[in-house]
Amino acid sequence: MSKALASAILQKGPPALSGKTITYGTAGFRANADMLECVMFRVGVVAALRSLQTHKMVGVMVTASHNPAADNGSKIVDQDGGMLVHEWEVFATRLANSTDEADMSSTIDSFYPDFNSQAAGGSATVVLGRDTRVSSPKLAELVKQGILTCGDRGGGVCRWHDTCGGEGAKVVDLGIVTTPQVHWAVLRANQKGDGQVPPLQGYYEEHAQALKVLLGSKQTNVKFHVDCANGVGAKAVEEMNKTLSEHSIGFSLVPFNVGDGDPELLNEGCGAEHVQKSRKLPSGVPASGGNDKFASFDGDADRVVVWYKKDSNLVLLDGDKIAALFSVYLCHLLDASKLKLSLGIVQTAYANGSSTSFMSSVLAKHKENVTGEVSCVATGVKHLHHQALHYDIGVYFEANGHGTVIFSDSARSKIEERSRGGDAAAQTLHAFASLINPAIGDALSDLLAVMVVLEVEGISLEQWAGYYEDLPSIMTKVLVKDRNAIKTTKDEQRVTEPKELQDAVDAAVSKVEQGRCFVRPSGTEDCVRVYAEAGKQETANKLAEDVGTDITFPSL
Ligand code: 16G
Ligand code: ZN
Repeated sequence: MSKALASAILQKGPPALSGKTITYGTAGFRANADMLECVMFRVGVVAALRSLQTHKMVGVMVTASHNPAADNGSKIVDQDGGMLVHEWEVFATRLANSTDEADMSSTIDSFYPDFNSQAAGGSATVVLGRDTRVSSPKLAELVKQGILTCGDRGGGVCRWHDTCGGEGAKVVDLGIVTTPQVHWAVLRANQKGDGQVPPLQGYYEEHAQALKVLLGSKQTNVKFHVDCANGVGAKAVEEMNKTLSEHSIGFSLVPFNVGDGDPELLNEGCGAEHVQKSRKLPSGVPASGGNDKFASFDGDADRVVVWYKKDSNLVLLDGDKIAALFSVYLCHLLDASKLKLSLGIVQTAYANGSSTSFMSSVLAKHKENVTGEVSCVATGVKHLHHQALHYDIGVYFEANGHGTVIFSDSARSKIEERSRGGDAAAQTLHAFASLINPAIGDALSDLLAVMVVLEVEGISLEQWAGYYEDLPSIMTKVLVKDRNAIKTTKDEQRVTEPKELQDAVDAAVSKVEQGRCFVRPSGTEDCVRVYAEAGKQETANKLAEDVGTDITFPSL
């Protein structure tokens, strides 16, 4: 049957990529939208096959996140609501680039040896979402065609189920949604296991219910202006506002950069990526009073950073600061409940050195009741999520604002049991676990969690900003012939090849007070990234510049 499927992919799908290759990278496939027609069709096939294999729903989100409007891409959501397992990323890459039937069919057989037996009588369901890009409806349609090709009964070609009456492959199209909403829908659908995808209203309701518990009888009137990067966040923010007001919760999210008008404006001079990288105000900031609070989402609303204006500057509360806020809050709750749970804080090498020291000191302060550690993993949410699974409670955030808090099943049951006994701290922990997206970083969930923690703990943005002061830092990129010639340790803090490069970095760092610097090949762009941090901004800049020059070795 893999042969019949391969032949259908080639016959029914758009022409194969020629002269170019594409890789399922850190966050799925991403490229200029013109290059993606065949890729998207095949993403549909891969998703359908994954659903067939796991007997669960999976998802596909058509988006290129914070990339420019002309790009697009896709992320496959695995059956547990998280990101696709690594082996299937490799499969997706192989299938997307395959040009002939024999290769395609043997690729299917080698990555999914049970395909032929499972296809008979099997069925698949894929939850599909897309962002607001101009190219997204067409590309989502191609994903759909790819999925349906797997379950096609017509044309005399038996692919899955001609004799067995299976249902083939189905699509549940959510239309324009945020990336985390696709993750949520897949997770909840598989938890219920009745073959139905719950309506998205459930997403908003879950948040509202959790907020009610967390706020208790506290009357609130909190407003955040939300920069939606001219992307999907705007719609979700509006829906959330409606649900919050139906429940008389005094939180209001006032969206700006909502994407009406020019589609080219997506992520342009606005959104989380712009604010976090440039530390400059985004475009479209509404005229507001001095004490206004702001947040910026990225184009598909899986990242958030918080900020406020001081004079005409922007004070940034990035992913590290959000992790710090949640960690302090969780430590207090764990102290109060005496639940003896482990708390892991997971960062990447981009986490500011001051944040790492701060987190370690918080954990040290609470060591009587909390076993904790701060760990550093490679860039990309899947690495952070994976590491966070090692703890009862895992707080993971990238400095760029992508992250969440996850609770293990055993932690959930301990918390639930204690909260049934009436323990207030456990009840709060339980509600916090229900508020925050358990599957993936979610700008909207994270922002609501930030708002509620600030509110119930009585912390101002200025106090939160004062948790620690960031060391001055800079990130630059260097273009090289082959970025893959640079290999790093698992946590990306050190280069292992070429060895001379790490020696040069060490030599440059040793001259600098509070200096730290690392070099890694980008997972999303054809470049090498350099991050430097030091006691002073000029020194950090000089460190990055010196190391940048070292990278342009003749061998690279
Ligand atoms: C992707 C990742 C993001 C990471 C970034 C690094 C996901 C969903 N997204 O956007 O987490 O920070 O890549 O890009 O994992 P780089 O490898 O080009 O520096
Ligand atoms: Zn994103």
